[in-house]
Amino acid sequence: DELVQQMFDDLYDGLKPEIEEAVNILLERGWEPYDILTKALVGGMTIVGNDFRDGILFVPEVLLAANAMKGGMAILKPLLVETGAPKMGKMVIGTVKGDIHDIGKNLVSMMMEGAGFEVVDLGINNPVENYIDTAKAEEADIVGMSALLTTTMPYMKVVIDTMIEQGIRDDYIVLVGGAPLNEEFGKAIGADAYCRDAAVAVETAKLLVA
Ligand code: B1M
Repeated sequence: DELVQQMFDDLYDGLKPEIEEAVNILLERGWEPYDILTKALVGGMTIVGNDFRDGILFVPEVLLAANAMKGGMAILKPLLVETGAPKMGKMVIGTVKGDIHDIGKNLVSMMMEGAGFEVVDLGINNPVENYIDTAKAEEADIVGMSALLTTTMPYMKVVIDTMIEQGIRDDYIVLVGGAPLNEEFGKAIGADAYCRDAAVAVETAKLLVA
């Protein structure tokens, strides 16, 4: 699709208004919001991520790309978060301490809300207390953690270990996700499940809450 190719370029160049316009055009053409999200926005961000890794793009450019992506996500959010779905349960989610990546977490939040879960979003850079205090106060069913850095993903174990120390580990379903994680890591730190993407997070949450 020509417009999707154009969106890849515009996301790469951090052009938020262009991305917003293109999202609206795809919607008018009858695209499903989820397809726009995964095929156009996440697809474009993958290209940005590769060039970031390879030293072709730098933090300021990637920030602009992230900002453009968020503009597109904001349009899709109300469409993905349909109201009236029966409430499935409540999830507290946040990016772990030391980590400020939030696009993936925001996507998971959106999809969970769309599936009928209530979501309390803690934002980024969360110390263990944020997860535990909020999970208790909100009487959450699920604690979700996101990490995008190999240096911050071990912090997920700190949160789970603290839950064990406090004798509350089994009161919650603990789901973890983020690009550097895998199934094995999820098992090793004692999470209930590792979720490869937002769709898997929704499926897993539905399965484990039931
Ligand atoms: Co950063 N960054 N970054 N970055 N960044 C990565 C992660 C990196 C892989 C890039 C690279 O080198 N290829 C690399 C990490 C290397 C490593 O640890 N091995 C990296 C680095 C090094 C850094 C800095 C250290 C760079 C620097 O300063 N020198 C720095 C760290 C800042 C910090 O956190 N302390 C940094 C900064 C940034 C920006 C601020 C510029 C920006 C973030 C903006 C923002 O989020 N608001 C940024 C971005 C955008 C990226 C990349 C390019 C894209 C991440 C993203 O949004 N992907 C990323 C490259 C990459 O991942 N390929 C990179 C799209 C998103 C939809 O996918 O987040 O994977 P993702 O989420 C998915 C799944 O993982 C899963 O579902 C989501 C949807 O399907 N999921 C969950 C995620 N969380 C979940 C939680 C769940 C369940 C599923 O809970 C239940």
